[in-house]
Amino acid sequence: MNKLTIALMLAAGGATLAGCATTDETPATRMASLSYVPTYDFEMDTLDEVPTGFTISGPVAVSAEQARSGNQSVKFTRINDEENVRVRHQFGALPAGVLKLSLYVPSDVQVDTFITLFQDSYRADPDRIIDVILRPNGEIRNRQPGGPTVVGKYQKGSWNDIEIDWQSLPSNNTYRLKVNGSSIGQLPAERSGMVPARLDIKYGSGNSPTGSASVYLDAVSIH
Ligand SMILES: [Ca+2]
Repeated sequence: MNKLTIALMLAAGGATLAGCATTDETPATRMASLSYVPTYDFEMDTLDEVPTGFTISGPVAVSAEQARSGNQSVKFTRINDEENVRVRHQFGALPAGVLKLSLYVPSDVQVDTFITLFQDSYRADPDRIIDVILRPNGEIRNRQPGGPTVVGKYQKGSWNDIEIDWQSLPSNNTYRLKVNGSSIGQLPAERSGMVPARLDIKYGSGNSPTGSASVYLDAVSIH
């Protein structure tokens, strides 16, 4: 083996080590880049303020602690008893559409997280149409006409990409749920003949326990 060969091997080894060092700085749980450009990425929003395009209830604010896309997201924290913790957004009546968003649910979560689509108001009766519930035990429930039913699982302690596609709602009152790129199924909506116009994302109910770690929302798209 001549000196040139050894020098080339060392150079190649150095390059490999440099590559490894870069990889080591990346968390093992890092997800693939988003396949869409979010309508709401919260990157230009002011930290600790209400996210642009949404109304809030309870301790909800823009944060740079966690992000699915870019550096900022929306943080939900349960601090006070008897308080709802949520964001709401009116997007206008969409008989058929697709909602994409990402939620970080902490490993020690103690309460449900709800992703809900409504029609003319935010009242469960008569306007709740689609209600996806992320339970503290890692199960996903779909609120069907007969009540909430377990339909799949999500990952606690990491970001979960969630897609609610209601193209079939006008024809057969079902929607397709995808979680982290996998189809959970074509699921029945809670009510028939409805048109989604409002999004509500809620961390726990008013009477849920407080003190659980925070949930984060990022990369919201509605079309
Ligand atoms: Ca973001």
